[in-house]
Amino acid sequence: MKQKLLDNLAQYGQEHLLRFWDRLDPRQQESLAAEIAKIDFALVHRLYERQDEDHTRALADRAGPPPAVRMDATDNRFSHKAARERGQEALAAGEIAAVVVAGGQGTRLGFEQPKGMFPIGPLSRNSLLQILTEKVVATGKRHGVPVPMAVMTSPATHEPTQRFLAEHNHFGLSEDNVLVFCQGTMPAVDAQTGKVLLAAKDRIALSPDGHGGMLAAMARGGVLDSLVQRGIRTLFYFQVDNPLVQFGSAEFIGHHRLTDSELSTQVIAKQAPRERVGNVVEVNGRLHVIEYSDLPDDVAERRTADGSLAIWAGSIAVHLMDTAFLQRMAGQAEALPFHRAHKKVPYVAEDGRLVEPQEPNGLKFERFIFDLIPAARNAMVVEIDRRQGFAPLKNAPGAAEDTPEHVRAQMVAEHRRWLAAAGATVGGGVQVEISPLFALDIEETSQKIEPGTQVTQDTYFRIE
Ligand code: UD2
Repeated sequence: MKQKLLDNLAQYGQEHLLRFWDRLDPRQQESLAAEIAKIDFALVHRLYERQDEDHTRALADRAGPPPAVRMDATDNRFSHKAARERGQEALAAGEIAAVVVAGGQGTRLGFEQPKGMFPIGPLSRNSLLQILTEKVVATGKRHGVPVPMAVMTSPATHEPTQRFLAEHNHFGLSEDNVLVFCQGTMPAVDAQTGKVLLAAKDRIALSPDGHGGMLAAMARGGVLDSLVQRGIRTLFYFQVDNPLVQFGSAEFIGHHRLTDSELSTQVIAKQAPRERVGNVVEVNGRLHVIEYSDLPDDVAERRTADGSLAIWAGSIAVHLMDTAFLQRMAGQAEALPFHRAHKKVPYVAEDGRLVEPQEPNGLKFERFIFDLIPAARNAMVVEIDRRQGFAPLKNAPGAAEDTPEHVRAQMVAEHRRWLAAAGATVGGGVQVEISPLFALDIEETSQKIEPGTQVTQDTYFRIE
């Protein structure tokens, strides 16, 4: 077996992966051989060699603002009301499914378990996954049709996520409406040499292939076909780290349908040129997303005549994607390019020691789902108020932004606003949290709360 593996690896200069082979027991040898068999070394080689190519600069130079449904509604083609009605029809017809990406390693948060299990509820301490799933359940109840939910995991998060969902009866979704599928991986390589790194003597340094891995993983595992067979026409995509996501927004879905778009995305008006969100731009009539880390400073700083940011539309990673579009794209192997990230990747050195690098030493390859946008017909963006739909959990307590404290404070502020709009008075400093099963938005809160209600102590609003 060793010789056969070596012959194959030698073609790509990767023989070092068998450096410790003779010291491994048969079980370890088998698992290493299985990992090697799954790697497309020709692809890894190509990606490494291509490392100096950079099209972002050229793209950014020609970038302008995208066509958008703006919050001030000045130039919108369709009214809020028309959009909401069209969206409600699609929801009631059972054409919408949820897809949540939960394969990330959540390194910055410093939480040992999958991020979806983080107890984010300000008062309930419910997990991200519970809050998000309850939004899906509540949306199904509102429109009289259960909404299926696909959950993308990665090898590190798959088992615990599946177990967590099962232990909690899928938070009220029926089991056949929960489709958990695992994304693929890519090996990390040494940035200097292109050699694939070993995470252990019998294990390759593999990491998830980016949320763009969703396209291939959904097609491979049959999840996409299964959703299509159930009559799903559009996927409502969001990230597991955003408990404020306006899941099931009929207005967003309606604009998507009315414009006959294949991929629509929610954006916020950026507050600063270098805010850490993807930038949605138009280049030659096509929409693109340029990631914050790739946007050149001079382009980020560009201003319009009134002083506002020219590149204003920040992607919060909430998308509507038509299943027919995804089926078409899944048939194209190169539909999504790989991005390279220069990262610290622990590895086993020649002498067998495990090295924890202090500086980035490795390259990881990831696909981003938003790279599908340029290929979509009538792609468009819908602006929302960030306070109402975006509170990402990224960093550990104590960091400057996007920490558990920040996210909880944003949730409380938003729910205080719903109560105030319903005519309730919430005492200063009083914390409130509204379960998605109690109310999904201001309108529903108003149906449940009597005007004049006084909230004088911390309260978690839920159904008994
Ligand atoms: C992402 C977006 C950024 C902005 C921001 C909003 C990218 C590259 N950037 O930034 O533009 O919208 O989110 O919060 O998307 N994930 C997987 N598998 C993977 C990698 C990630 O499922 O292989 C999931 C992960 O679980 C999380 C989401 O994708 O739910 C985003 O990952 P991230 O937190 O690493 O992305 P970030 O903060 O760089």
